[in-house]
Amino acid sequence: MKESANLFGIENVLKTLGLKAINNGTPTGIVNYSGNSILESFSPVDGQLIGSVTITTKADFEAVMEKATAAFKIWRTMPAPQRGEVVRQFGDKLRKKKEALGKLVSYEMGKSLQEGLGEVQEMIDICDFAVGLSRQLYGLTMHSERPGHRMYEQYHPLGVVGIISAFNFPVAVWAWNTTLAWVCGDVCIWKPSEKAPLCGVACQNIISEVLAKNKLPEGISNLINGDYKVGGFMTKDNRIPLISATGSTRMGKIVAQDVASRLGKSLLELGGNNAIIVTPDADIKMTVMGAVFGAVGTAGQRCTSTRRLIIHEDIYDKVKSGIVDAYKQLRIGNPLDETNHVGPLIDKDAVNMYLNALKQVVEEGGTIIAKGEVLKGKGYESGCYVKPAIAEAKPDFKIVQHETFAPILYLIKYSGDVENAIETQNNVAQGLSSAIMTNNLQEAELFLSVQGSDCGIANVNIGTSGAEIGGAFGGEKETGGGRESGSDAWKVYMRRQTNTINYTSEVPLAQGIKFDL
Ligand code: UN1
Repeated sequence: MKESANLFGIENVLKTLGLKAINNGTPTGIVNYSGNSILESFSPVDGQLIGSVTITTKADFEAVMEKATAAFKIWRTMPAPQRGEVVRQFGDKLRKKKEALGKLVSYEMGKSLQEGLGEVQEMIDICDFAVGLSRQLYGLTMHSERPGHRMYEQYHPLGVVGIISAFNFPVAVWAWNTTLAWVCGDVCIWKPSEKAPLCGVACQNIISEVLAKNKLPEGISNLINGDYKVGGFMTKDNRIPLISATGSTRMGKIVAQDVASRLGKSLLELGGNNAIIVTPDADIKMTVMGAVFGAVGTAGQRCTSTRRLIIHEDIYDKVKSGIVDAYKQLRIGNPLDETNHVGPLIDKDAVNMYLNALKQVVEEGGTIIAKGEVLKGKGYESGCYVKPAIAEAKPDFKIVQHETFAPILYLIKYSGDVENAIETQNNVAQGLSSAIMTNNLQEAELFLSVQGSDCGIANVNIGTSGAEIGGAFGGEKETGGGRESGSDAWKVYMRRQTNTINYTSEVPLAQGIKFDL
């Protein structure tokens, strides 16, 4: 193992999380299914091979499916508050392993340690939420129109839920889905991103311990590994009533078609092209803070990352110089070193997409005002470290309309009323997150009104990223329309049943229909 990783105790991290230690770069073969093909996980931090997993074959998948289906029969009959108790124990274990798991997230996908720890905190928070929820899976009762009849609705679990998650939130997004699905009585099969498979194994190890301690079947939580082909086992399988998928719009369209063609349900959380509107009444300091974290946090690889700043012409120069100055303070380097703000991109493909986007924005007539480049030299050997860039652009540039998963921020000038800025902000294919920076109540309320932002998330005086778990998370248009995490997002993991009970000895029909024999 390279010095850089050892320096931050990665060997101990792997041990704590039950991942076999690396032996001279030999694949560790952590998940032992029958397949011979392996998936290797290289850290973008130092380019080092961390470990590998076996790719799930169709035969392995069948075995997993069998285990999951059998586990569901047991799990569904356990009272929801008891399922909540299992999730509570999972949350407790996460608290103990927060440091180790946070470090693994940081090392395997490259986000700063602070954000890695924050991601595990998000898991802990959703566990707490799910525990409470396990006593609140409420249905409504209705007044029947017929005498001596009672009507109510209740929620039952769906069965086996398939979860496909992305590399950028390799543990939290799974937890949003799985903990809610578990308290609802579902069992889950998870395919983590092929770019962060070890985070998946670590989480599976933690929940497996909890299940074993409670003498519950391990099929309540299942892990499969591989790329989209392995995901396809799930999306095409009509034994899986719900697929929750997070990732690109391109991927989401394929998943949606597969699932719809068998009339399954899908919950999609796809691309964003998130903007912050900065009006003349904005607090500039707050704007700079919110925009810089939004644009460079997770190296611009959150689906909620700030990609566009739509700034009023009267304050444009002030905001621009504030942001450019802030970018000069950014320290880019090993994300495990807490003095750094920005870690690497996930891989070289991501670096190429970043470079292409910078080229394209210039070709379309944009001006680069904070130069982007791939960093070279000591500490940057993985080739995945890039400088966050800023370009002045027009909102209708093709590249500005496109989600590039990299730290590139486009500055767009608007004039006139806030309505113009709102129109620009909405005029993209995606609809995940949005924000307005203003101390003007009328502007803020208009932004939140029906004439305002068309996104699933609309914030005032905070950035576009960093949502709390308590709210429903997701977006409109090409973002896919799904809602995960808080509020009443749990309902998607259950099937609703309406029950009418007649406690008389008559059989009256609804709508007063007479049918006398
Ligand atoms: C994602 O990028 O897929 O709101 C999820 C946020 C995080 C979750 C992002 N809580 O930025």
